[in-house]
Formats: sequence, structure tokens, C-alpha cells
Amino acid sequence: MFVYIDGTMYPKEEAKISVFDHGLLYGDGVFEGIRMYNGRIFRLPEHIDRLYDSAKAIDLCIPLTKDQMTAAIIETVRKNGFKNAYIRPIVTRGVGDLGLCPTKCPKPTVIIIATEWGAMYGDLYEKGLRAVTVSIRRNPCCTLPPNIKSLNYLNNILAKIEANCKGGDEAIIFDMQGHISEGSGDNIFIIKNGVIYTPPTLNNLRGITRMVVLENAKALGIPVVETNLGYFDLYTADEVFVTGTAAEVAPIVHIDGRDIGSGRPGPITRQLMAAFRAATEREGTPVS
Ligand code: PXG
Repeated sequence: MFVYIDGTMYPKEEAKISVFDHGLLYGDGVFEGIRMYNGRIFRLPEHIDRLYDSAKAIDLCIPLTKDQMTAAIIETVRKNGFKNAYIRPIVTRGVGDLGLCPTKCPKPTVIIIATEWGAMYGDLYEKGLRAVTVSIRRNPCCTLPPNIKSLNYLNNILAKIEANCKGGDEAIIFDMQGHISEGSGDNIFIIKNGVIYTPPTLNNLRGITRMVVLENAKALGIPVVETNLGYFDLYTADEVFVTGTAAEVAPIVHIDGRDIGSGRPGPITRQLMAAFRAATEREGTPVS
């Protein structure tokens, strides 16, 4: 396996960066998670745009144009010969000193990792996931905004640790106001009486899978409402599912000891899972 670092492809064992990189010292940097299905990279322009927006928000100037970054990502998967892959571009503040000030970091580090990877949740797409609500809250948008896909994921990791302790496959995180935010690495949707509800994106990541699901719902004529949601909406939903590049569209059938709807993946979730699968088979930036 080859890893791209600052314009050079290194064998996995030799892909190393400095211990003085502020990505390591402070989580000072941004990243993306992108999938390639059958030789085509899914929604690549959207992921590139989000990477550059995340960088802009932390005042990090990526030393490549969007076209150069796109070419570097394509080159990395081509060099590895992958057909189905998970791609992780990372841009850190770069090498500095032990102080946190970013002005000491003259050159951002650009890394692109790709691994072969299939379904994240295995047979749980059929059976459904068990989720738990967690006590840790999502960072408010006036702290580290959840819209930035930054290298500092400790808020999400704390949520995941809590879910693991409580025996859940995924965490459901609320914001400081008690509104549902998202999962540890995915956006959340509920369905009630044939209508899809999902939180607006001030308190969560503007998920690209979320956007694809909203497009698909529109095309299928299923009504969608973006609104704040709470515990009650979650527990009384007919169906719940989460979306993410890693998770794809994954049904949640059990939350905090309660069955959701029938306790089985519901019909609208199944329809949206199929529509998402079809989009991944139809679309994407070809690699060769
Ligand atoms: N919310 C958060 C906090 C995320 O990290 C999503 C939503 C979904 O966004 P996309 O654009 O992928 O539909 C993510 C995505 C993991 C993992 O291991 C997931 C993500 C990042 C890193 C790891 O599940 N993120």
C-alpha cells in the first residue's frame, strides 16, 4: 500500500511525519473520508469543497489547488490499484515548535491514505443497529463548530466510548439545548407517519451522504422536514437511520432499551438504502 505525503508516494511502512507536526501535537488540521465504488470516487467534488471549507474556517491555506488535490487523490487510488476503497485526505498545520501558535508552521502537510474497505456494519444493515443516547454533548457552534471536519475528534470519540460502555453500536449525541445533533460519525434521520425528519446542520457535520439521501427522498416523492428534534421524536419514531460515508445508510432499530417501530429496518429506510446503493453504482469520478 502506498501513502501520499506532500507530493511523494511512500510504501505504508515508510509513510511517516514529524512528531512536531501540529496535526499530532494539537489536532490542528482537517480531513475528509471519501469512498470509491467499483473504480469511481463517489461525490468527489463535494468532498473536496468541504475539505477546503474546513481549512478556510481554521485559516489553513492548503498548498494545492482543488484540481491538484483531486488529481493527487485519483493518483493515490490508481497507484494502489483499488476498486473499492475508503480514501482519507488529511491536511495538517504542518511542522512547528512545541508552542501552539500556527505562525510557527510555515508549510501545511498533505497526506492521502487509501485502504480497501467494504461495508462498515456487516450484517447490521439487515438486522439494524442498536444505538444509545449519550450524556456527552456536541460542541456548540460557538466553540469548535461541528461543521469543521477537523482532526480534533475527541468530542465524537468520547461519545463513542460512552456508546461502547453502554453496549450500543452507535452513539446519538445531543447539543447543549437538548436537540439531537448527530451520531459519532454519521448524521441522523427519523421517519414518522411517512415524513422524513432530520436536524438542520448548525449543530452537526454537513454530511454528503445526508445530502444524497435528501436528494433521493425528493426524487422518490417522500416529504422531508429539516427541524430540531428531541428525545421524544427519537423514541416514538416509526423508523430511524444514520448516514455517513463510512456507515452509508444504516437502520437503527433499538434506542435506549426501546424498539423503534417494529424493531426491524422499516420500509422507507429500505427504500432509501436501495436508492443510495443505486447512486453509488451510477455515479462517481472515474479513476482510470
Ligand atoms: N457527522 C460526523 C461527525 C462525521 O464525522 C458524518 C457526520 C457523515 O458525513 P458524510 O459526509 O461522510 O456523509 C461524519 C463522517 C467513522 C468515521 O469511523 C466517520 C467519519 C469520519 C471519520 C471516521 O465512522 N465521518
